[in-house]
Amino acid sequence: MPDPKDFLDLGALLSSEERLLRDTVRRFVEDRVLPEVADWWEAGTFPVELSKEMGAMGLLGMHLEGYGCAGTSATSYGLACLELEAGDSGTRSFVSVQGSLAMFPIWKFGSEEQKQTWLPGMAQGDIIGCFGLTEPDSGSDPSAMRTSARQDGGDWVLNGTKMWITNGNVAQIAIVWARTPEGIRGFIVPTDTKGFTANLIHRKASLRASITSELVLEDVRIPADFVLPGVSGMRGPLSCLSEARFGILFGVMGAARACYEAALEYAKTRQQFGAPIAAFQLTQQKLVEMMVGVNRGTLTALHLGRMKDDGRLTPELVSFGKFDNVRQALDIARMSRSVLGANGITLEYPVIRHMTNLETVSTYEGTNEIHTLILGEAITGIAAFRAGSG
Ligand code: TGC
Ligand code: FAD
Repeated sequence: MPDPKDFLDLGALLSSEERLLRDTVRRFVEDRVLPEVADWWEAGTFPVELSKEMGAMGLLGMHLEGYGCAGTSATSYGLACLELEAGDSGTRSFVSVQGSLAMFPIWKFGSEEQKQTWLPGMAQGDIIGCFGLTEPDSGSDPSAMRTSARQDGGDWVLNGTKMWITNGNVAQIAIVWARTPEGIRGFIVPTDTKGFTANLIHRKASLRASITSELVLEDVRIPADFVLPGVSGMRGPLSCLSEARFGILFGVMGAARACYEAALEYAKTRQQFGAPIAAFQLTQQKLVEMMVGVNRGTLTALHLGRMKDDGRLTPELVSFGKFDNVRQALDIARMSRSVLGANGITLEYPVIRHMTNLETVSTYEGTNEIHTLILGEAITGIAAFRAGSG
């Protein structure tokens, strides 16, 4: 009989090294995240001390080569994201932002000196980074950003506001994307620079075990060599998004798996009308939909992981994975919540936490609609992002 927890035997598609990494991260999540995450979530906080623990495990910037990074395959990075998000989307977000959005731009577009200065400490988790692209008036269309950088003597001076920035209040550096006369450029901004303020965003009902901030830059003056020299234009920030979206398309299958397993366990023990609710056909249908969804989404993720390792993954394929796996995970979380009845709404079970977290995951890193339009353009050749353009 197939294993209900790995129906398609997808574990057999992994190398022994990948299985070891998966199991190590799974144990870390069981030991360090799951026992406390409901409290963090309720309190609306993320324990920053996890940063150094995850750094010591090699999880930060893990798929980057050199500068103290672990240099694993992309598939291994994806598997780590999957296990972290089986704990909580906030824990995976921390790793995504640090590795894919803060370290990756320095690694890819930074000078040798910038790499030497920042990456080893970031890989260790001693220096935390955040990524400032979104603004109050430009979310899905970051090319409309207003944040500006001008040269003054030997310095750059930045002004603007960034919104919804993960890790903003706990970061030592922010990668800030700003408009310059030569196009959009990326800047490494130490968060203790005069004129830089991070304001915590309160009252979130989703991704609560994660720090989210507004960044305000008022005449923030940084030296000339704090600009990332290797890129100008939207290709810079969008390349970082491709890296983070890749982690998400794996990650959400961890949240989905946790929801499916919680529902399966619950349905076998909860009795109504003199029988376990798993004995009812309508419940079995939900459990089967969940199981098939987890297997299908994980298979998609593994396929895209292998393509990335072969150098064949394009941004459109990443959008396929982000689009389909996130909506699949949300459907699974909602089905699981219904199987748990009233217990489905308490933090005693992981399901409502995952379900509300996934609302954020479906919005950030390109909304479901934006990925639909990216895929639409890929198959029709017609861009339909702007009113009247499609
Ligand atoms: P467009 O004209 O299409 O392209 C401009 C240049 O960029 C290149 N490019 C990409 N390169 C790498 N990866 C990608 N995914 C790329 N997409 C485009 C493109 O080839 C071109 O290069 P070049 O050299 O010819 O100049 O750009 P556009 O401005 O029209 O953008 C189109 C659109 C709508 C798809 C893009 O703006 C978009 O993806 N919008 C969604 C915004 C978004 O996802 N924001 C995320 C913010 S960060 C975040 O949410 C972090 S959550 C973190 C967490 O907690 O996990
Ligand atoms: P909008 O762009 O205003 O979209 C609103 C609605 O309109 C959506 O349904 C959208 O799909 C739809 N829409 C927009 N344009 C179109 C179109 N052309 N066609 C059809 N529908 C359209 N950003 C960062 O830079 N760094 C971070 O670390 C970060 N972390 C985040 C953490 C959290 C918890 C959250 C919630 C967000 C975070 N973000 C971050 C911001 C995130 O990337 C944006 O919220 C996202 O890109 C969407 O932008 P918006 O919220 O302004 O929505």
